[in-house]
Amino acid sequence: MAINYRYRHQFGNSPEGTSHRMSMDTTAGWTIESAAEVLLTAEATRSDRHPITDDWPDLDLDTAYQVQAALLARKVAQGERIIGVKLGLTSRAKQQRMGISSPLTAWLTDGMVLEAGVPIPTAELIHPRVEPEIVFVLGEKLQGPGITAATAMAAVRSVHAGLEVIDSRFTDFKFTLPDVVADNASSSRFVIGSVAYQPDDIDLAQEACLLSVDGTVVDSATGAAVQGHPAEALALAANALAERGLALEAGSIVLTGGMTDAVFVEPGQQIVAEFTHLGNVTVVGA
Ligand code: OOG
Ligand code: MG
Repeated sequence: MAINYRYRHQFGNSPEGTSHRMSMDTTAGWTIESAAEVLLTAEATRSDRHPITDDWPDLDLDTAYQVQAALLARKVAQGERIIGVKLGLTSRAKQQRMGISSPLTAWLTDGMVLEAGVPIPTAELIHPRVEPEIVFVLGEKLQGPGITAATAMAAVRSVHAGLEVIDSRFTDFKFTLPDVVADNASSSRFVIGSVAYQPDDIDLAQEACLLSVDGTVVDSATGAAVQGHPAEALALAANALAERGLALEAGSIVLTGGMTDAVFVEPGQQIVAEFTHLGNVTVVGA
């Protein structure tokens, strides 16, 4: 799959860049930069922690998105490339499990790509969980505001099945909305299925998925679980990013959000998402 990578400019001096942050002193010495650092350290050392909002109760959503941007800027500085966007908490199943009713956006990097057949490196992760998602690859740039599901779908080049591996840096996946935004929406890894559909050739609201663990079906959903239609989630992402002066670049991969609750993956387990048209996606815990 040919993907364009054109996000680098967004993490320099752009609206969410690092240059304006140093003056933002916060509760008990917390800053945007220190929060980003704490989360990256938790990821690198595989150690979960209590929510940042326990120590920094004033952390609001705007500031949390700045923490997220600072965290991504550090990943980019370490050589990762931004390759797309993920939505989180777009289905009722996810919202109910996490106790948060508001969708959010976060970023995908090339370091998160799990090639087909490569096991999930569970020993490098804290408490990985897997969730099935409908994935878009954009043929054109998509910039809000005012994007509708129809205009969003017109920018889509191909539709795929996917499995996302999430790995919250917070103990027991317990967090508030600003915490999970700051944590880049628990992002860890993702795998995209090899079947590609043109957007006009598939009814994504009706597209069904069976999620199984070691051959036992544990959950199921259709695309309608994601904001009524995954294109609504894509439009939501474009419009939300526009509020922060950002756009979805051509070539972006967009994970539209878990259709079902996520399942924990243990070493040796096999998790399969079986879609009606988009094929099967399989991951195995290493
Ligand atoms: C937050 C990440 C949510 C999704 O698809 O809803 C997400 C979490 O559940 O830890 O990736
Ligand atoms: Mg997800």
